[in-house]
Order: sequence, then C-alpha cells, then structure tokens
Amino acid sequence: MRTIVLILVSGFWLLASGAFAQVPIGLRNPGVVGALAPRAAGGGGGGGGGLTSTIFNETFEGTGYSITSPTWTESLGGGTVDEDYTATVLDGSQSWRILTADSASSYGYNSFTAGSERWVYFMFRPVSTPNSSNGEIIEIWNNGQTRIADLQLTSTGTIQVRHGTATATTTGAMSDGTTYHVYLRYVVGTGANGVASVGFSTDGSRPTSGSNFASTSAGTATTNAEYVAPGWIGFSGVMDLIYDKLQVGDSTSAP
Ligand SMILES: [Ca+2]
Ligand SMILES: [Ca+2]
Repeated sequence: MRTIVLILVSGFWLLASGAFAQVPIGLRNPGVVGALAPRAAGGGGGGGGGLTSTIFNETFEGTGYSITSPTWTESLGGGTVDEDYTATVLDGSQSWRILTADSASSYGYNSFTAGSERWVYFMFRPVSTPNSSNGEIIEIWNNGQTRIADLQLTSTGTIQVRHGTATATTTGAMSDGTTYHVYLRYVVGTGANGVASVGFSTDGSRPTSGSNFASTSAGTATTNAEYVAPGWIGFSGVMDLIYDKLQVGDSTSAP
C-alpha cells in the first residue's frame, strides 16, 4: 500500500515558501525500518556501489516499492512518479522515475530509524534536466519533517550539499544520460559545526576528494536525521530523473 498526496496549486506555494516539509501529522508513520540488507550486486552505471550495511534499502523491485512498512508517500505536484519503471533500469529489473510538470516539484519520502549520523547512497540518472536554477534531488528531514540537509543539482550540473544553511559545491558536473552513484553523509551539529559531504562517481566508488567531492563542517542543522526524500524540488523546467538502490546507513556504513 502506498499513500499518494496530490500537491495542487496551494501545495506548490507551500513548497515555494519553504514549508514543503510540513505535512499532516497523520501521514507520518515512523518507527519501522527496513531489515538489514546485504550489499547488493552490481548494477547499471558501471559497477556496484552502495553502503556496506543498511538500515533502509529500497530497490524498487517487484510491484510497488520494495519497502512496504513504513509506506512511501508521494507528492506528485502535477507530475508522475513510477516505482515500477522498466524503460531504463539502473539496477535490477525496476527503477524509480520522476517526470515533473513544468516548473513544479515531484518527490517521495519515507522514514528510517533516526540518528545523529546517517549515510545515504543512491543511483541517479539525469535524463533531461533543463533547470535554470538550483533544485533538490534528495533531502534529509528530521523528526518534524523539516529539511536539515539536501543535495541540489545546479543549473551547470554541479552538486551542492547543504547542511542547514551551510553549503559546499563540487567542481565536477553531472551530465544528462549518465548514471551516477551518489554518497551523502550527514552528521548533526550543535550550531555551526555539523558535517555533510557529497561524492559521486560513475563506477560505484565513493570519492573522498577531487572534483566530484564536496564537504562542509560548518553545518547549522541541530536535529537528527529521520526521513529521506528523493525527487525534484525546484521551480524550472520539466525534469526527467531516474533513481534506484536508495540506501540509508549509520556511521559504520561507509564503503
Ligand atoms: Ca517496483
Ligand atoms: Ca531496482
């Protein structure tokens, strides 16, 4: 079962005002996590990336989502989200594809066991990204479903990691039509000392330096991570994006 939320015009302006993460309390269903999963076999994108252990492992295999408790919530924003996508598959037999309406946002979210340090890994293929400004491709939320960290795809294809209001941006850029393995780390801070980093590759490896890596140690978010929200949250263009193998791990999970 999955819950679908149609964000209409009013919802769009909630997004625009930055209050997108505030959803009715009745939609929340935290507290249950996916089973510990072994490292998956390699898939598309040239190599098998991923975390060494997970507390959340969404493969999108089978009808619907592979994680059924807690359920996923989708915010369509006039676009479409397909968790059974087979036209271009990044790993296994099905991937997750979002196709946004023009200048609108489409995303999904689910919860995991909250913690002060969380790693997020996912496969990501920008298919068509005519964006003219930064837009989020994944967010991390706290218990109150407020964004505490995210990755933004900039208009030039670089990736910006954000921790509260602190940011760092890669010099390397993503290209449409290429599949990437993306690693995001979040460590909660006490004011302006939180840590966040991003690294992406085409072969599954996790960069810790170089053009496809960026980090900040001045993050301002002070609450634990509890939700992951992949998708496009931006306001320009019709975005066509494919995701797969979305994993969340703890401090022991970095490859
Ligand atoms: Ca599926
Ligand atoms: Ca898959």
